[in-house]
Amino acid sequence: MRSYAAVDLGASSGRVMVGRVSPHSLELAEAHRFVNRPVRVPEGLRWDVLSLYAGVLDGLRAAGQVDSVGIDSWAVDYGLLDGDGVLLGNPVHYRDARTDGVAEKVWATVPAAELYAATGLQYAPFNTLYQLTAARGTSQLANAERLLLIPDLLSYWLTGEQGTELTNASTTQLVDPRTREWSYDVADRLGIDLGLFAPLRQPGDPAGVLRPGVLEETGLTGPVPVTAVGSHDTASAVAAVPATGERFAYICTGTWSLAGLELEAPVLTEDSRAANFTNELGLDGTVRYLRNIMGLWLLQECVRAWGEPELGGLLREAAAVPALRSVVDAGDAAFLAPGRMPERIAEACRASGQPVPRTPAEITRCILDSLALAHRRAVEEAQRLADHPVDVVHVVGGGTRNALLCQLTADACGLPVVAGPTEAAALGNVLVQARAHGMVGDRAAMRRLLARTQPLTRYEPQGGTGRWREAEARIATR
Ligand code: LFR
Repeated sequence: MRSYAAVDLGASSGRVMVGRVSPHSLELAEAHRFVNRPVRVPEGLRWDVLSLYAGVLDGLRAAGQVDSVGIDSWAVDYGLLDGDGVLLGNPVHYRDARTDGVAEKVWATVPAAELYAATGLQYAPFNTLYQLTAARGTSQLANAERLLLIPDLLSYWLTGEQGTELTNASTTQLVDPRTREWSYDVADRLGIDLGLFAPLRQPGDPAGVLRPGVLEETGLTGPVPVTAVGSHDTASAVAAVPATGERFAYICTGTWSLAGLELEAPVLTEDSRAANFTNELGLDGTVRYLRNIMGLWLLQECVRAWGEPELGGLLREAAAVPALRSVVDAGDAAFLAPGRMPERIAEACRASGQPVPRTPAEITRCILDSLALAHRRAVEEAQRLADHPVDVVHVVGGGTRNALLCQLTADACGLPVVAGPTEAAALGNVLVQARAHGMVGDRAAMRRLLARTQPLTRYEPQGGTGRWREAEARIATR
């Protein structure tokens, strides 16, 4: 039996989990959870990365002695360091408005079709490539000698060692998914200095040991190695999909829904670009072929606007609202920015000529129906575009707690949904560490261990998919 600490940072909270692993058992316990509260300063929306680091240290102290530490977080964002290795300002939040209108400028130099063929990444305004273009000419970027993605930055503070973990690097839109190396041509044409990035490392690679100062602050006894994991949270979550065969789709649910397939090779066709599917990199040479859907962010933002009512009651009321009265396109980047979410959803329903949901229960129902519909669309289109049929949809992450969403997803996809594990990213993080240290076997063995040890709930599809097809036609604008 060995213990691994998984630091897993999400957009609204961070946690340090401890996984206890043997070749036949896998247990996960929460050591510490802390809020991740972005801050709006005059220049825009920023991550409070020092408070996140403090949360990580508190978490490691609470975790106690472990055999290794791994870190994963949301993707694309980064901190810049000066020549002394000192952080230059707070990392910019990917929902910040600085990238508005930037993509068009990039495409004037590298047309969108070429960019997709070279990097395989879907268009999202926040891809690091667009963020770096938005930052051009700022004194911060001019003074930067190093760029570290968020998990790599925390890892650097813990160990003093710098690297760029590959799965997360693949979300920068500066990596070629065929070679799994930097896309020198794209960077060159856009004037992006790849020398800012530390050398690539793979999930499972050693990433240093906790510094003496960190050992002292956390009360741990060294040496404690830090191990690179799939440091993009979605890569870790996909690693923890408890699939027992090849014919599965997954939906990683939380602030986002990331819906798609695990493939052996990227799909870089023009059809795939038009459908806005991304080819992010996963473990062991795999490709995470998926689409970003706004996810429970839509509901989180409404709940915030409504003054944080109790979620259980709201979901029960939503379950009683008639299904599919109005739906919105939950893949639409128009929902990316924070604020006024109930109004924006109402406006989208009005604009597409559907009944306008008014009460919190009606709006919640509209959101859940819309998410299930977007899940259906992504699962269906991914199968067609990748020519990879599936028999089951695995739902992992925070959304597994939402039984209505899981059932609606099964109904909409016309496929059984297997829901669980909820803490998928942390489990994937733990298992990659365990594998690197020889405690578990290959990817399939990791998945078998998950399927045997984690509580999973199965939802059978009900009611046929006809009404979902009809609802889809109401918002078929793509
Ligand atoms: C999920 C996630 C998504 C990424 C988004 C922004 O937490 O990592 O995969 O597209 O956040 O980084």
